[in-house]
Amino acid sequence: MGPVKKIDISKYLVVGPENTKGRPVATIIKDAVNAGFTCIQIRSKVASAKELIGLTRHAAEAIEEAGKSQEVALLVNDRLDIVLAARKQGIKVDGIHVGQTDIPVNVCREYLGEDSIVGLSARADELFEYIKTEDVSQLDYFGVGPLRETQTKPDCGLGKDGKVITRSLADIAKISEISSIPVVVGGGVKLADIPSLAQTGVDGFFVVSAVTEADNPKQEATNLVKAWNSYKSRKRQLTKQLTPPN
Ligand code: TZP
Ligand code: MG
Repeated sequence: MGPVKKIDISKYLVVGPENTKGRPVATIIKDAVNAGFTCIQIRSKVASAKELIGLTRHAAEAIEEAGKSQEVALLVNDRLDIVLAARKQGIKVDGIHVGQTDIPVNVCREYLGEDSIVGLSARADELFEYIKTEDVSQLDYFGVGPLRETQTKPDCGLGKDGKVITRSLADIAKISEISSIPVVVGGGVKLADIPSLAQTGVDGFFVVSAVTEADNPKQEATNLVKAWNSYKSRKRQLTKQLTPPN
């Protein structure tokens, strides 16, 4: 089985063992996928290579058991070596997400091939100019954030002056308008943010703690999915209502 072709980053979970309050990563992933999350990223700054390959295997199995291997994308954060090693073991991994100081996008593309997904965290400073001018020919989507400062990744949005730059909803609307590739927004995103985030026109949201630290991850994932989808379907209905009859 090859990688998923179409990428749906609208409901995107990032997770590693340091985020789950001791619960198995695979269980949280299973809950999120069954609740309707469309993209899963394995991200750990503490796991060994061996553990990361194991986590990736369990994630792929959880997605497969949910019958969603062809619709839910599985990505690994930063570690091109893990993606390659996992694939070598027959694990279905769809791609990688890298940051500005990680392995260059063109190297990821070269090793993973055209069909794989390569996502990049957008730069924090002078973001509008960057989004407008960056060569995105090798890229599938931008990760943008944070909406607000987050303990999960305290350095997210760190500008040159050492201060965290958060993104307003107006910024996010503008970024999604000027970007030629899909944009997913995260960093401090909670359920209450979903309606206003969806209204910016952005392509998706990503969360860690909203799901991974919830008392009931499945319920919280379901709430997030419903909130996002209900806005999207309302928008479509509204578009229809506004179309004048022939
Ligand atoms: N990348 C940018 S912010 C972030 C990552 C992985 C963490 C977001 O975590 P949370 O718990 O959803 O604020
Ligand atoms: Mg990184």
